Amino acid sequence: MSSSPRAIEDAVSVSAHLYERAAAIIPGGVNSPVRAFKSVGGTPRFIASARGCTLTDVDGNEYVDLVCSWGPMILGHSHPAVVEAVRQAATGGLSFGAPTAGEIDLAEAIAARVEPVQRVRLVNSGTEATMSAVRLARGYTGRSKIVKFSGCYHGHVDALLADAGSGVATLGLPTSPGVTGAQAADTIVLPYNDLDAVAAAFAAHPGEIAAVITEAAAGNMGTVAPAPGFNAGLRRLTAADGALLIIDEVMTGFRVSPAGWYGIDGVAGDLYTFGKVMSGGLPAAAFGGSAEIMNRLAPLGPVYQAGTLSGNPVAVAAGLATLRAADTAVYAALDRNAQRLGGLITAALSAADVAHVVQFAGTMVSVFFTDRPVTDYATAKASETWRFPAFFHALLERGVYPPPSAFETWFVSAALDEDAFDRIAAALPAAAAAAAAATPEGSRA
Ligand code: HOZ
Repeated sequence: MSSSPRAIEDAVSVSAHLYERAAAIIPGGVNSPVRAFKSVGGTPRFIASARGCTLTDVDGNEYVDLVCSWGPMILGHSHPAVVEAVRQAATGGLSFGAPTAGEIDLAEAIAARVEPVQRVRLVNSGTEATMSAVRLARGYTGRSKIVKFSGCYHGHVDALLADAGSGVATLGLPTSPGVTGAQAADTIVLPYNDLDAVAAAFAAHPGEIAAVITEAAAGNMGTVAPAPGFNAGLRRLTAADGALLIIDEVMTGFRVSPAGWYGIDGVAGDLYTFGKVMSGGLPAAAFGGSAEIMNRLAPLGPVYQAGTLSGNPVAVAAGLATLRAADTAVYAALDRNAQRLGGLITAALSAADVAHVVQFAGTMVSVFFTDRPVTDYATAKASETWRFPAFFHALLERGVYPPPSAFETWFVSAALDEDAFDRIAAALPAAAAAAAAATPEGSRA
């Protein structure tokens, strides 16, 4: 695709028209803020279809997909086994509001992969999973306070939006109006990867903290893996005080290994949240933990949680089919593809003399424009994020679709093939040159 502004406008004219129409009826034209391209500028691409590792927009442009629906599509799009499972499930009825056998299969599949999980409750989104896990932690411990980390994002739960990553970081919001002082008062926000700060919080509030919630590996301020011993330290500090450890594996779960991040560091949480991969791309998520804690949920216990579409048979079928198809070869491909992508990015940016670090958390990847490792939200924000829009658009114009924010993880699928890598490799030198030429004032018209 040519990169002259006029040619780009022509090439995305149907998307531009849809964006205008969408903006007249949907706030910002999108149903989730990062999709609006606010921090990178330009026209969000409206997607018509996707197959394997390729997205096709409504103008007929094709892109190598490095977002993968923000994580779920580890097998690539329209995987035959998943599509067939969805077709069969849909043929049998879309929703019953009554239990189905598939829900048991999916819950068992999750528990079989993540050993500390003995009971699972299915919900509809990652937000619902974390909201429910926090309520359960409070109900179980009888305590109010929750510790979360700057730059970590756990969905748009009121109590967890303070200093959050993802769209909140992308739009530069410290928190959100509409979250009352009371809702935020029990949230203690600490720097990621800082065990001393966690220890100090427990010393200041002994017996008051219901839970520490952490992303198993942070992926919503860009990719920032936990420092060696950080998750284990959280385990130790929470246990010592009688607080719970909630490990948010919505992004990492069943992506970075068959058992998610737990399969990498083996640190056992009290409660887990899952979503994305286990949903196969349909709206499903889950939270789980020990029988003792989970059995406090209604109808066994008093902690209330419910949902008309929870355990939806079509979403469950998509999730199960995805987990069943995700064999050793798939995980090996994810690993290989993440490393190869990171290597290509580094090679291009180094050749263009752009200071950068490519960071990995298992098979999650992102690039920061800085010469030192990013370990927390402060160092993520201190990077030269102003280089990202130019880098992003140069890739997009050349048929590669990275996340439209410097604060998001890049997701690979097992479906990336040689053609896709050729396209990425061909696009990167121009993207690196664009990043090199960018200025803080903005390099893009
Ligand atoms: N919160 C998601 C990324 N961390 C973005 C969701 C979306 O726009 O689909």
